[in-house]
Amino acid sequence: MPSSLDAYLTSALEGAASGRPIADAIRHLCTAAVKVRNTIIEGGTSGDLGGQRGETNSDGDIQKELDVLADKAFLKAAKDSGFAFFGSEEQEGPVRLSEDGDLAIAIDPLDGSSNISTNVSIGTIFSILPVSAEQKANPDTVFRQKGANQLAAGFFTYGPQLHLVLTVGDGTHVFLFSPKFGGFVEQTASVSIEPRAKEFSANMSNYRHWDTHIRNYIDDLLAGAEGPREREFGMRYVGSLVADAYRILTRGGVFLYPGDERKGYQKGRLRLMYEANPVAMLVEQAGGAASDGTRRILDIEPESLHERVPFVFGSKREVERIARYIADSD
Ligand code: AHM
Ligand code: MG
Repeated sequence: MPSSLDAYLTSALEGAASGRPIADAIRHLCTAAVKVRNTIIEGGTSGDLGGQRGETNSDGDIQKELDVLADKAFLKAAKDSGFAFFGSEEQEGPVRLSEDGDLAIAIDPLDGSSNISTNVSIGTIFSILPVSAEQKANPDTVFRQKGANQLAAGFFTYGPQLHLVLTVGDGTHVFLFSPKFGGFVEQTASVSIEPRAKEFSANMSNYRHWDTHIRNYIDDLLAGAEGPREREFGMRYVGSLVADAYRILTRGGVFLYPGDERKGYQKGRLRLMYEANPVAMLVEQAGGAASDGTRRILDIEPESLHERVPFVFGSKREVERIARYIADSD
């Protein structure tokens, strides 16, 4: 009999009163993720989950049917589990859900929207944060706390398999949804990122827009065994953060989405509160590193729920090496 997520949550969190609401929240998020997974498998109501609804989200992105369905499913899960605040990519600002909860959730309900119609892995990324009495009185500050405060973080991947990659601060764990078992079962008890990267992950179509130090770093990887690195590097880029992060967690590598000069890309593309922070916590808990090129992601003081951040994560040595390329270019 495989070990269940439920048993893990009980042993990791339910020993202390403060851990119980977090365990309960994760169980509710799992229920929502299974619903989203079932909707994806069935193709949704219109048969085109990637169909555009003509409405835009917080950032002006056109919402797809699945973006909206996923947001509703996770909003309900957040309400049912007693979260005080819900901060979603699909909502303008923080939504207050209850007066007395002590937790907030920052969430990207549907990560990898551009891949929905192509049957490529997509996911949901979440970050669970504490809410103090002062923050309750001033909701704007709830999603302005640094990632180091996260109590738990994780993502679901809707791909060939439904995975939950989770950390509650005691390592990074992978759970697999098993319809036969009727729930999530442990697949990897403690993820450890391979320290030596063999692959990099970046949207290479942006190469011409990047600063010289990032281009120099990539050029040295591309030069392979004949270049300064004296070995070959492969490249993999799915364009769904959950899929690229999962591959790096399981077989190493480094991911880069740097900022560049273009309007709307100065801080890259990824969001600090519900993409970079949770992935950074998972990566660090697996022995890797995550930065904006130079600063540790989890130490960044956010200014707003939807702010973007240049994002580099993966094998520790490689993340440190990129920081040296940037420092050398000053
Ligand atoms: P989304 O949350 O609206 O789907 O956008 C985030 C996605 C990430 O999953 C992925 O890493 C990145 O955007 C891909 O960006 P690009 O298409 O510019 O390569
Ligand atoms: Mg996303």
